[in-house]
Amino acid sequence: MTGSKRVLLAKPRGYCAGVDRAVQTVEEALKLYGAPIYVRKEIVHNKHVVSTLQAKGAIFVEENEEVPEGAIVVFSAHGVAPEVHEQAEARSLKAIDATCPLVTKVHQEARRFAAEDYDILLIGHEGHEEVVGTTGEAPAHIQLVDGPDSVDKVTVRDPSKVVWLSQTTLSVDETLETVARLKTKLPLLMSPPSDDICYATSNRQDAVKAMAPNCDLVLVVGSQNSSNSQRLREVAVDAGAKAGYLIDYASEIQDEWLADATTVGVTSGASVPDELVMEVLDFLAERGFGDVAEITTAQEKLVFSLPQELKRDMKANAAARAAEVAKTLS
Ligand code: 2E7
Ligand code: F3S
Repeated sequence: MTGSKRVLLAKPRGYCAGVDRAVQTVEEALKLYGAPIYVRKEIVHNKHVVSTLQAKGAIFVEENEEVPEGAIVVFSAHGVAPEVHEQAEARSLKAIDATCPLVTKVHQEARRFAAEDYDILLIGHEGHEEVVGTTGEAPAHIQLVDGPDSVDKVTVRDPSKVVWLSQTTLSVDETLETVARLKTKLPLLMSPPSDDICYATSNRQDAVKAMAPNCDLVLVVGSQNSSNSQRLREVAVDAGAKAGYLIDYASEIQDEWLADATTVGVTSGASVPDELVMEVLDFLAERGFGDVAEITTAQEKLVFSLPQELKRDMKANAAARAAEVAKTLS
């Protein structure tokens, strides 16, 4: 049996463009303004990312009130309600908004449909920061639909003027089911102008679906509060993996999980640095799973530029330094 042990490694996995931008935003802010930099909520839902940034001087807070007046605050990738921007202004905070541009797009859709007086059915998980932020754009027009079983509770003012939007990190299949149930109840329900479940979420789920039927177990690297990572574990099991586990670190892997396994699938959520996946591969190799085959279902090239407010200060700083150098040389 030892000779046939192998690992299937999903690709795409790990960092998406929005996470890369958000993490870089905090890193660049630390370099530019110096520590401490305050960050409202976890910049992304990953323990390792948060503790690494803490060690570099980031201070994570739950609310703006915890940030000293006039200090710098970064808003997390999951987005914030407009009132959070207003609170920051009232405290004279310098806010840098690391909201993923694909979440900003959903906020814009919410504002537009609310302005046209639609009832908006937001499919998402109750209490998730992204859902809280999007709902804050138009609380009077938005109601949450937390999965197919919540459809029965939905009531609308005018069944001919209803649209659904969604959180970006949902299960693609479960969302299709929720929408189908909603359409049975509300045949005139409108769909969003473009997909709200983002490219990274659906690509990672596709890759897991491709490998899961051949896996005895799938290890998903990701934190417990990471919605997209949780969905990957569920998708793996639904697609045929005999078991699925969500782990932050390789050290959490239990030998009994591997005892009867021949093929182990590995993937990671959109907030997970690939070094953590490499540590999982090292751990598995030490236990006889050294043969690794990457299962690639898509290529990703999307890159987002840093928030405008940060780029502007970085540029001004670079110009000031160049002027100083020129003065020294003259
Ligand atoms: C922002 C958004 O930080 P995550 O684990 O967040 P989820 O939403 O999956 O809990 O992953 C990256 C990310 C995903 N969506 C960041 Cl809106
Ligand atoms: Fe953005 Fe999707 Fe990543 S919404 S933060 S690209 S998981």
